[in-house]
Amino acid sequence: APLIRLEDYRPSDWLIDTVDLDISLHPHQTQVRALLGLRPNPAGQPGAPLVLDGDDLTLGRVQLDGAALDDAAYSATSQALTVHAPPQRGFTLTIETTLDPAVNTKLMGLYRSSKVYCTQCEADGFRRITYFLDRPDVMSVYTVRLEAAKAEAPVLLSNGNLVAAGEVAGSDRHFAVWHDPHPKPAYLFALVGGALDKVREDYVTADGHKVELAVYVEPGKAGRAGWAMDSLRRCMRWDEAVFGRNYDLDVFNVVAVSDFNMGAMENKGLNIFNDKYVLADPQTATDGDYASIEAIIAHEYFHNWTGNRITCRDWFQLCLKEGLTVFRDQEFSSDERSRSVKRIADVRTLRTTQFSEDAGPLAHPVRPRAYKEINNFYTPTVYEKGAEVIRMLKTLIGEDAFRAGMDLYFERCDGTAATIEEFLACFAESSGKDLGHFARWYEQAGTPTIVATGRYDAAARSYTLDLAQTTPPTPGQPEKQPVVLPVSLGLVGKAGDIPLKTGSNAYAGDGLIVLDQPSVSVTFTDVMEPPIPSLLRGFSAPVRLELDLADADLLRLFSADSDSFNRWQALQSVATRALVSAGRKGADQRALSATAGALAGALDDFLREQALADPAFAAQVLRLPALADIAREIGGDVDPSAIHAAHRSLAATIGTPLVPVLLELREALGTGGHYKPDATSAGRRALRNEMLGLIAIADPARGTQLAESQFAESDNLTDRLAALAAMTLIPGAAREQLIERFAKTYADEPLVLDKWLMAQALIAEAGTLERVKSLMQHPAFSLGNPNRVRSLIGGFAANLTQFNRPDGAGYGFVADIVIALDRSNPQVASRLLGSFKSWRMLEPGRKALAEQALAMVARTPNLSRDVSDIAERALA
Ligand code: HT7
Ligand code: ZN
Repeated sequence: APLIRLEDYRPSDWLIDTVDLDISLHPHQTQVRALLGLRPNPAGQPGAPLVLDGDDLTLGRVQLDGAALDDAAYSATSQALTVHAPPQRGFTLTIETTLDPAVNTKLMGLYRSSKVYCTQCEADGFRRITYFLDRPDVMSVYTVRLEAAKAEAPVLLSNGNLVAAGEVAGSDRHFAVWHDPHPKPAYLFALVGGALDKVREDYVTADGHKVELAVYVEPGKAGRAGWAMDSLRRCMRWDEAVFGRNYDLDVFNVVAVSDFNMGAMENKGLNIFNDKYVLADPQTATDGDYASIEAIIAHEYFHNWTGNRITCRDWFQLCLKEGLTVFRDQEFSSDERSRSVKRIADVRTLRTTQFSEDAGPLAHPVRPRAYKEINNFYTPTVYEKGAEVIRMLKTLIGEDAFRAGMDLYFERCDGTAATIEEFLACFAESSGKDLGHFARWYEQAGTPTIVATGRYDAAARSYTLDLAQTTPPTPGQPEKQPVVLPVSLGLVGKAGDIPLKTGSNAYAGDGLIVLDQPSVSVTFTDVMEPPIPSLLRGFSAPVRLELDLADADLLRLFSADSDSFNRWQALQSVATRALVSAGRKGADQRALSATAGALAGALDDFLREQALADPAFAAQVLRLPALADIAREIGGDVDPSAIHAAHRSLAATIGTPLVPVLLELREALGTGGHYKPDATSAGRRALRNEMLGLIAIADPARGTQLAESQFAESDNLTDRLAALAAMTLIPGAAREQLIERFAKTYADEPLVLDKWLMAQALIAEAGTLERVKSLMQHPAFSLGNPNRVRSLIGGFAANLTQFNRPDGAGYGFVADIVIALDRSNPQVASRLLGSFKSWRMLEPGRKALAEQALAMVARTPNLSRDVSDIAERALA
C-alpha cells in the first residue's frame, strides 16, 4: 500500500458544491443515484481529469449534465471513476451504483445491523456508497431522498432537517427527504432506515432556536434511552454556557445500533452509536456505563462545532477535531462529576493506553506525518495525548486567553476544513505568545521524562529545583528536541503550601514553571524549612516524572498535599516503586513487605478518617497501579508473571491488616438503597466494590461470602458485576457457580453478557485460554459482532499474564483470530492486533514467541491494508 504523506497534500482539483442522493433501500440491491454539482477548484490544477474514489462499487449509468456519457469519456474500476476530460466549468455528474448492504461485514459504508440499515463513513466509507471526492476538504450541501419498504424501515433518517415525507403511490414503500444546509465532508454523511422506537424531547437553545431531540433504539428498549437523552440535554446546555456554542439544526437525532466498529459517530445532526453507549438502566448498565454514555453522548455532540462546523483539511489533522473534542468531553464530565476523580481516571487511561503506545513500535506523533491506513490512526495518541496538548495550551496561556482563542477559532474557521496551524494561530493571537515551540507537541512522538532534584540550603533559606527533560527515541525519530512543559508545583511545608518567591525567568507565577529547555534550575527564596516538592500538580503535562522522594515524604504528600491529584499520585508512586523492584524478573518479593506495611498504615488512617467524605476519591486511592504501567516502567526484560505475582502479593499484604476497617467501612457505606446513577452514589458503590476486591485477595473465604451475598441481594448491575469480578480472583467451585448464575440471570442481555465474557477472559490463571476458547462456542459469542470480539478476545489480549503465556499459546490464539477476522472486518482485526504493541519489552523467551506470531500474521496472503500496516510497523 502506498504511503500517504502530509507534505504531499495538494488541494483537490475539483469541488462538489451540492450532492443530491436518491437511495432506494433494499437488503441486497440498494440503488443509489448521486447527482453531484461539480466545479473546478480555483486552487487546483487547471485541466486536471476528475478522479472519484470508489471502494467495492458496482457502477450503473453515468451522465454529464443529464446526458449519457460516452464510454470513451470515462473509465471505471471498483476503486475509481475517472472522467478524462471534464468541461472546465461547473457541471453535474449523475452516477448510479448498486450496493449489497446485507453482506457488508466491514461495517463501513452502508450495512445492516440487526435488520437496521445504517452507515459509517469516517474515515473513507462514503466511497463504498458512491464514487466521490472522498476527502474532508471537499464540502458539499446534501439533499437526500430515502425510500424503503414501510414494514422494513418505518423510520428513515439522514442529516439535517426533514423537508418531505410520504407514500410511494401504488407500492408498499415510502420516502423521506432530508436537507442539510451546512456544507460538510462526505465522512459526516449518514442514513438510517429501520424499525426503531423513539424517545423525544423539546429543547430551546440559548439563542432561541427550537430543536427536537430524539434517541432511536431497538423496539422495546425505549425504557433504556432516558440517560442518553438526559446527558444530551445537559451537554448542550454546557456547551452554550462554557464555550458559547449553540446547536444549529431543527432536529438532533441519536440512533443506537448493535454492530458498530467503534464507540459512536458524529454525523451531522444524526449521531450513530454503538448501543453499548446509549442503552442504560440499573439492571443492565454499570456506573461505568452511565459515565461512558454521558461522556460519549457529549463527545459526539461537541463535534458539531469541533469537527463538523470546522472540520479537518486532511486526515493528518485528525487531532484537530479529536484531541480538542476529547478535551471538551473531559471538561464536561469534570463539571458534572468530581474534577479530581475524573482527572485521576483520565490519567490512568492515558498511562495504560497512550504511554504504552508511545513506548512501543506503534508510537507516532499526535499529528502523524505519513500513513498507509488512516483507520489505524484513531489512537490514544491522537485522542488522549491530543487532549493533553490542548490542556497544556490552556495552562500555559491561561483561562481567558484560551476562551478568547476558542472564540476566534469558531469565528474565523467556521465552515472551513482547517489545520493545526490555523488553530494555533488563534491562540497565539489571543495570548500574544509565540506558540512556535509549543507546536512541537504535534510533531514529536514519545513520552518525555522529567528528572527532578531538589536541594534545600538552610543557611540561605532557599530551595533549588533542578528539572531536566529528555524524550526517548521512537520509530523514525531517533533524535528528540525539548518540548514546552508546564510544570505546576507547590512546596509543601509543615503548615501546608509555602508561598513561592523566585526571580527565575522559568517561573511563570501561580505555581507554574515552564520547562522549555533541556534543563532549568529555579531557586525559591524565603523558604524557612526543608519542603517536599509537589510537582506536576493536576498532571499538568503528559510526562514521566523521576523524583527521588523517600517513601515517608510521599506518604506525607498523600496526607498533606493541597492538590488532590498529587495526593493520589503520591501513594501510587510508593506502590509503583515497590512493584517495579519486586516485579523484575527473578526479584526477591520479600522486599515488598516494608512498603506494604507503610502503605497499609497510611491507608488505615485514611480509610477511618477521610474515606466517607469522598468515597469516589477513596476508591481511586485504594486501587493499585495497573500491571501494564509496571511493565512499562520496568521497560525491558519484562516477565509478566513476576509483575503479576508482585502485584497480588502487595495487594494481599496491604489488604490483610486492613480487613477489619474494610468491613467496617463497607457496613458504614451501606448499599445505598434504591439505585441512582449520580456521581455521589456511584462513588459510594465504587469504594465498596474496590474494598470487596481487596478483601477477596486478602481473605478469600470472607471475600466469597461477601461476593455471594452481594450478588444475591443487590438490585443493580454495578454491584452484581463487582461481585463477579471479585469472585474471578478466587479459584474454585463457588466462582464457577457464580459464573453460571450470572449467565442464567442475564441470558437475554447481550451487553451484560459481554461483561461476563470479559470478566472470564481477564482471569489471571493458566486455564483461561481454554476457557476463552470454549466461550467462543457459547451462544452469547459471535465473531461477527465487534462488541462480542472486543469483550472476549480483546479482554484476553489485555490479560497481561495469559496473553503473554510463557509457551506463546496466547499470542498464537490472538494471531489466528486476527487472521480469521481480517477477512470479514479488517478494522476490528487490526485493533486486536494492536494488542501486540508492547512485545518488544518482553523477556527474550516471550519476545521471540510474540515476534513469531506477528510474523505469521505478516506473511499471511491477502491481508487487508489495516492489518498488514499494523503487522509491518509492529515488526519494523
Ligand atoms: N469520529 C469518530 C471516529 C471513527 C469511527 C467511528 C465509528 C466507526 C468507525 C470510525 N472510524 C473513525 C468517532 C469519534 O471520535 O467521535
Ligand atoms: Zn471524536
